[in-house]
Amino acid sequence: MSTTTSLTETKSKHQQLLDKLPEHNVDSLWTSMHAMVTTKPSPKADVALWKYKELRPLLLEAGNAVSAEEAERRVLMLTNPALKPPFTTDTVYAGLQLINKGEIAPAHRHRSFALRFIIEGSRGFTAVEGEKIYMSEGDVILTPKWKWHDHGHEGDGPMIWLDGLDLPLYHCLPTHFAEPYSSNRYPRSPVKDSPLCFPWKDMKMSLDDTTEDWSMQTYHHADQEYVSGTLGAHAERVKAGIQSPPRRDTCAYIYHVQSGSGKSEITKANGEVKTVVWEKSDTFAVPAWSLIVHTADEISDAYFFVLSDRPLLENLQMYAKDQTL
Ligand code: GTQ
Repeated sequence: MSTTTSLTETKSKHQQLLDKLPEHNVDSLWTSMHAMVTTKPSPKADVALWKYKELRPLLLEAGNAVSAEEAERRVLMLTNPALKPPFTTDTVYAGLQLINKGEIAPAHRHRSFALRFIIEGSRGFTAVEGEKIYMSEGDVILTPKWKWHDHGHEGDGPMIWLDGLDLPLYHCLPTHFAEPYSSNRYPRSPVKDSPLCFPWKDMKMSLDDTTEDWSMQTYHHADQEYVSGTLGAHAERVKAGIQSPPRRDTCAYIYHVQSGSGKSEITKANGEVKTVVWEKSDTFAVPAWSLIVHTADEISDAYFFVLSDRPLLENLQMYAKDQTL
């Protein structure tokens, strides 16, 4: 027997076996082992940028096409180009929500955790389980899981914010429940200093309270380390004309530019390098295990509001950072 014949026979014996497996609901690990058990994190999400200049007109158009009440939540979801909604990254979702004067985004509650970062407008409000919280630019407002919440707007002009939710998790953990309230509004009264609201001026003050070129501060809810057990939020400042120190960890990040302009060099886990050029109110996604370096333009310091899966990863003991940097 020639070598060629024996190879063909071996191959076909192998193929014959593989062909028989699906009807028994089994698969060969040996043909997919390397793709499945990787030597480093292999997020499915790609680096992606959403320009506010492009999305704002579309959001305003949505404001004419559908009412907030009809829509329940009038949101443009930021969909990662490598994935489908609700994946902005593999683990964190973000969307741009619009509410116009006098509109109601009706009360509901869900097991997912949500927070908002206010991009523009004032006299809009989120009511959380009886607390009516007015929102201004730069504020972060939490709606912890299973709390009744609705949104409204008593000011002029559009009220637009970035929503952050842990929605992608419910694709592998099917534990999500949602419920509409029996009427549009849950009974509420206005509150001044809610522990669910974090004004930008306080965050900015603590970011500026350093001589370092780059600083970061985490948002904490009450006496907890993070704002929730799944979704985390922090803010960063990069001094004008300066590069942030290179960082890489297992978190997925969604960066939102609070102010300033510049660029970020993002080296993905697979070695591919992407450069994102950003300005005020842009948002960009950074997949897990990317090397991140931001450079702020010379004209002013840059400030970011950032969503991440850091609490989730820590709770699951899956957080790791590149110690070689
Ligand atoms: O405001 O409750 O962007 O339930 C997606 C799902 C916002 C909200 C979103 C939601 C909400």
